Amino acid sequence: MKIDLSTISQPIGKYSTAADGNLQRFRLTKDQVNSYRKHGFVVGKESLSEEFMELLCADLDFLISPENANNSLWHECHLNECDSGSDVLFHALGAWRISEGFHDLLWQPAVTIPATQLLDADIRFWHDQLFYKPPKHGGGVAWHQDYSYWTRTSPMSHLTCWVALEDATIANGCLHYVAGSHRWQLLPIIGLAGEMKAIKDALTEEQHDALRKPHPIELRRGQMVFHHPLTVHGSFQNTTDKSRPGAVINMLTDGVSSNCSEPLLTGIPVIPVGEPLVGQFFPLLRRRGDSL
Ligand SMILES: O=C(O)CCC(=O)C(=O)O
Repeated sequence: MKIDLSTISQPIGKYSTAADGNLQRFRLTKDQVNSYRKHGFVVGKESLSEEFMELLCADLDFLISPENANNSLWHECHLNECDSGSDVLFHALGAWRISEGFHDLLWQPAVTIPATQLLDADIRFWHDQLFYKPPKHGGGVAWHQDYSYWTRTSPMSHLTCWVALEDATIANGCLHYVAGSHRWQLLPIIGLAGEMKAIKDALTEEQHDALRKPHPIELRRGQMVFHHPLTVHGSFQNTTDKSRPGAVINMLTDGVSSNCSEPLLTGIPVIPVGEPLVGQFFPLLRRRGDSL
């Protein structure tokens, strides 16, 4: 696992397309798209195949191993100590550059076909993330909006896909969403590993009330959920004796540009302000008009 797989701007392996060639089945229904527009999140229609999950999970063990922590292909790799004391959260960006499985995950039709529908556009990769909560002392992720971390790219036309690498349950710290919060104002950055409710000072009373009634999203291994860049989400601790791994694919509409004279991700060249995100690190994943 030495070569930088970001040099390959297309799927590498045999699990990259639907084995039976039936791509229609990955399309979200009208009701699902409407539900996303109303609530700011939607669970995908199709899961990843068990063969593909086995490939991902075999690579996951290496990715999160201490010997891989200093791999220069990571844009970021943190073992966050959480506010709750002994809890920790592994969080890293760049798995697609290291693992063939995580590379090809970006082009899975279960991910890209719903993404073209929800963004109603040609879609590019922005970056990936791994969130791994170890057994018993897996830390939570504080309430946040993704776009608070992404204002260095604009306009806001982004989408997140969170993939369950094992069953995600309330007990092991599945994602929770605040329905309708994609219509809230942009909130400040508060730190993912900080106190769960650190965001509350930035909220109106009504928003604070909504935060008390979040929607837990329990998923089976291989299922995924999509959310809007302003949807407030977070997750609680993993209290079970199994880990809770999740892979995240962050995407954007083709044409979204840099707002920033620094590298957009650690270790990549600067994209000048006003220039679109294209090239090695931001491959095109799917065109809206691609045939099904
Ligand atoms: O995996 C988690 O618990 C948190 C994921 C998350 O915050 C995100 O996808 O933005």
